[in-house]
Amino acid sequence: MATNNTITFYDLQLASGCTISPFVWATKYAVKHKGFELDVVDGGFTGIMERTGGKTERLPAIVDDGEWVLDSWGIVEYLDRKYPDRPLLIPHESIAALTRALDAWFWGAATGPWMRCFCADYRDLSLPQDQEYVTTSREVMLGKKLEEMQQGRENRLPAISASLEPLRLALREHEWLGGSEPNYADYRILGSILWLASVARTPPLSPEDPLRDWIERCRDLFGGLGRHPGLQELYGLEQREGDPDLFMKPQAAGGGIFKRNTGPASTQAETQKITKKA
Ligand SMILES: N[C@@H](CCC(=O)N[C@@H](CS)C(=O)NCC(=O)O)C(=O)O
Repeated sequence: MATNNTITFYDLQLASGCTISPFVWATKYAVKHKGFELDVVDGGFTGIMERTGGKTERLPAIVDDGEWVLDSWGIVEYLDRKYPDRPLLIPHESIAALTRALDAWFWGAATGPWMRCFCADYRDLSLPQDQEYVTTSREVMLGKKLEEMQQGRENRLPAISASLEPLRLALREHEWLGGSEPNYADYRILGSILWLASVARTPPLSPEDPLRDWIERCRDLFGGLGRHPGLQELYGLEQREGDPDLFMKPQAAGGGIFKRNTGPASTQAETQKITKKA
C-alpha cells in the first residue's frame, strides 16, 4: 500500500515546468483517479536514466512503496490490479479494447499531425539542456528539420480540427468517454490534448469547438490538474476562406449510430432525397 497515500511520479517537463508528454499527462490523471497524491520527481529529457537509477529511458514511471512500474498502460494495469477497491480506470475489458482503438485513431488523426505542426515549438519550449537532444532525436523521428516540418501549419490545422468529429459526436451523447464519470479513455485522449496545450504556440482549436466543454471539465478535475500556468491557449483557430469547417454544426446529425431510425417520419426527408422525389 502506497505509504502516506502517495506515489512517486517521474515527470517529463518543459522549461515552464509543465508536462511534455501525452503518456505522462494521462498517467498523472490515472494516479489521481485512484485517489493517490503525487510525489513528483522533476526533470526533462536528458538524464532520465540517471534520475531513475538506470530503470528506464522513457517516462512515465512510478514507484509505489518501493515497487517500480513502467509504461503508461502498464501503470494503469498495475493500479487497477493492485487497488481494485478504488475507482477503476478500466472498469471492464471492453473499455481496454475500445480505448486502444480510440487511442490509435486519435494518434493518427491528431497527435501525430499536431506534432508535425508544433515540433519546433516543442523543442524551443523544452529545457535549455534538452534542446540539442530534442532537435536531433525528433529530426530523426520526423525525417525533416523541425522548422521545415512545422512550416505551413496554418494550412494543416483546420483539417486536423475537422477530423476530430468522432470524438465530438461521442461527447455530444455522453458527459464523459467513461459515461457518467470519467475513466482512462478520457485521460488517454486528454493526455494528448494537454501535451498539445503545453507546446502549441498558436491555437489549434476554435473558440466555439464543442470539445471545449469536455476539455475544460477534464482540466478542472483533481483540483485543476490540467491548469498549469505554463500551458498555452488552445482556442483561437479561425476558419479562413477555403478551409474545411473546423467542426460540424451541433444540429448536424452524423451518420450511422448517430442517425437513429424512429420510424418513417425520421427517414422520410432522406428517402425523398435519395429517390429524387423531393
Ligand atoms: N510506451 C511508453 C512510451 C513512453 C514514451 O515514449 N515517452 C517519451 C515521452 S512522449 C519519452 O520518455 N521520451 C524520452 C526521450 O525521448 O528521450 C508509455 O506508454 O509509457
